[in-house]
Amino acid sequence: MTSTDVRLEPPPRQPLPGGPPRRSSWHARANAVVLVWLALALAAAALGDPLALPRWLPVHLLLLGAVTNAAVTWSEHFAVALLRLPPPRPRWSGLRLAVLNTGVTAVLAGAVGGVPAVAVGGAVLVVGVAVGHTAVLAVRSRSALHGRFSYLARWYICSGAALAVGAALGAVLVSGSLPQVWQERLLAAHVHANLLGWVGLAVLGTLFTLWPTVLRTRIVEGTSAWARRSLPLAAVGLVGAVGALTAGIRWAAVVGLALYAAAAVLALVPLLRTARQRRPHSGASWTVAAGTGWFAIILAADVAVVATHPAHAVADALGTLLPPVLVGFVGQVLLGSLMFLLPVVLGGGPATVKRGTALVERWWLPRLIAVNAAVPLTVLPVPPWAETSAWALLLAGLTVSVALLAAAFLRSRGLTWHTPSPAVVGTALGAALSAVAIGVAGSGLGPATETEPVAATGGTRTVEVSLGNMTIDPGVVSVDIGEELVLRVRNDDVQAHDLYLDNGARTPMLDPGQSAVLEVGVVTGPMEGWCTVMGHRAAGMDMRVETGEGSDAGTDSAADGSVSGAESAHLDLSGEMSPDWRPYDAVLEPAPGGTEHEVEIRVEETELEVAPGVRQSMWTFNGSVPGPVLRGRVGDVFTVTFVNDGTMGHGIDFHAGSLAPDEPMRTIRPGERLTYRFRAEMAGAWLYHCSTAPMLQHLGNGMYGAVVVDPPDLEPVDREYLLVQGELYLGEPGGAEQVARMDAGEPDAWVFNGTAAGYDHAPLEAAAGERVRIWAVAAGPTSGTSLHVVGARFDTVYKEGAYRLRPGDDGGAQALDLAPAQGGFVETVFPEPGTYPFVDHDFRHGENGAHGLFEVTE
Ligand SMILES: [Cu+2]
Repeated sequence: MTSTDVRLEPPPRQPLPGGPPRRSSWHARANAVVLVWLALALAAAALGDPLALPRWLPVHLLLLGAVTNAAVTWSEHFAVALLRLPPPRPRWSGLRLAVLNTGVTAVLAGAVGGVPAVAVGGAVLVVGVAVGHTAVLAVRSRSALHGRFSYLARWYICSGAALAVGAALGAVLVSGSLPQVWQERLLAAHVHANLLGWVGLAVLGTLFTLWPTVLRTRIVEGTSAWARRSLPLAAVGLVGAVGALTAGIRWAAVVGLALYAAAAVLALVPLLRTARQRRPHSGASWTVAAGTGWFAIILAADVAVVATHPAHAVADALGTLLPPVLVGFVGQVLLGSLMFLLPVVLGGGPATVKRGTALVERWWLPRLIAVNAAVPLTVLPVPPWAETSAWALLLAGLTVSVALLAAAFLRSRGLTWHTPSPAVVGTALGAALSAVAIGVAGSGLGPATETEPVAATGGTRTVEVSLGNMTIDPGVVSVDIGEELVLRVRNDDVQAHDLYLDNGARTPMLDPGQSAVLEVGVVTGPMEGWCTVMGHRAAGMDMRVETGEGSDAGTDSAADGSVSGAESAHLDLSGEMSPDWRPYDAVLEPAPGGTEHEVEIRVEETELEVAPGVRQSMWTFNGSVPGPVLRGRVGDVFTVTFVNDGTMGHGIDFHAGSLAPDEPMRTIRPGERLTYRFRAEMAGAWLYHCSTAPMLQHLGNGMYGAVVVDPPDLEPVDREYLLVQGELYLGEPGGAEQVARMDAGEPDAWVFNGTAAGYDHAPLEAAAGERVRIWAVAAGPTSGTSLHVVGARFDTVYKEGAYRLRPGDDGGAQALDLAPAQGGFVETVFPEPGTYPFVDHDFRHGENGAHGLFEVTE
């Protein structure tokens, strides 16, 4: 005989009525938790675009939520079953899962809610569970380490150790405390430790026994030898790859991954021999086989990506592989295993298991084909309609799988329990159902809206609608009451828009060039429509549907300008700043050494104190207004990693560089990033700002900053300060009222470095006789500046790339005049100690916030 028989027994059921069933109930519940996470991941994937959810959310709902729960539960189960260990105490299992899921929830909530401390705390819990689970497994399996299945424990121990490392790297990442290059490298290491280590090793280790079991055949001889041989190779390769990615050594990472891939090939040998012995025949076996096939493809693609990219670019480049990794590999292995295992753990005797299996395997062939045909289409360059259809197919296939598993679970509960666990069951069902609904709605398969059953005339009116340039064209659509309205909406702009009508009909978020058919339904009265991207409605992206002859075509829809300028009158600039307010540091540090500068700029929506006691939510670069200062010399190269952590599209435009704006200045969506590289070939004080329309709103809400490029002959001085002047508009960012004041050029206040009269409350320092250089940039968006220091004269004026005045010239200067987007510097020597105000000498600005103080000492 050349093979061994293995059988996975269902956990023993407790037959006594009223007695608490133990392991089977426990396993059923643990698997229900997996199903809930799966359903949430599906919902997040389907809802991602409309809700502008970050892309990592569905990724982590699947990997950190569903897969981690499944791996912890199943690795323990297999270890117990195959190594013939005594079952663990239920209290330990329950505690472990409770802590794990608390940690996972904290990671997700902290990261979504922008509270890194919570996310880091959650990641620490996950690391704790990984370490605890692995240690317990190691200790408990020690006695069994010489048995036939002893390799299993070793694979699981390595897998658990990889999770501990991967989750710890995740904790460092989410804390956001590292410089950009390190952040990128650790991200690559984090991805590999978790995917190839935690998930990959657990999957391969399990398949040695699960695969023959799923095929209902015997384990081929030599399996344990292959398993023993391949693990050290995989472990060494993985440690090497993760270490090398962290250190940024490309060739070592490639060698490590090649070792890992070789180990995976070795591990596949017994699996293929098993399949030759008995061909896959069930939904579960084909799904697991397809998942394993994708694993091989991914490994090859991964080696190629790492070989052709520097470590800090690996994570970004791997982004396109997400669907094959998440759905092709991880999703299918998980679903395929559950299709086989769930009916077994739900138990109830052979007949019940058989019925459960029939239920979860229903329509398996169409599901298998749908998913595996759709995955490549989401990656390959295909037309948008094909990609959209592929995603719909994918979501539909997965949703049916999850729903069937949930149904099997519910059925078993209904049959055996008087008190099913309502929370778990309800959440699973609700999440799965909403995923179905959302998947269908998002795919455009379903009706866009409910139509009211009123006086349909049977006529249909179809109108072509174009979105772009902050308008919806046409702005007015006339329809007869009872007519059915269909809008063929096309996004002709360079950024994403959608169209929402106030009867609830809406298009999905449309990328540039995409179109959608919006079935508005039978029109029963006038309607309003607009783009839901923040600020776009106020900027003019609205339309009206008018009915019959009575429509007052002359009315402008922007007429709801019932704006109260009340707030503006009540800014008390002499009031106290809050105790925790910190001024934007106006001290300009010298240019750092070197000719290459790397900087990360993240879009953040932050509430800031913008005037004494007044807080306002701002759109910021790196959480401050203005954003971070970049300084260098002529010829320096700046590499900017621009990350959009906001909730709407943004871009960035550096006036200091000279390049075609098409790519680097494009609008990126929430969760996306781009790299912007420019060489500073000309000296000056330059503006940078958000490049997304309407720029009036993006600048007016704080999205600007300065780049200082030193002239070659710049003399050292005693002190250097930078003042970026801007305008302050209170109220809801992008709201109609705020935007009306922006259009009229009527700010509530003017600010130096983001705060009205801030430097009245935190004066800048200097000493008498010192030479002080004041750099200035006028960020506008609408007004410039006439910068003046009361009691001082300037002997040096440098404006827009040239000196207008230098020491030794006969004349002097009293103000530095800058139009919006201009910059320069002035120098002065304070004659004696005292308090010297600095103002915009346009006193509408100076007395409304563009005001500060120099405190000059002895
Ligand atoms: Cu912006």
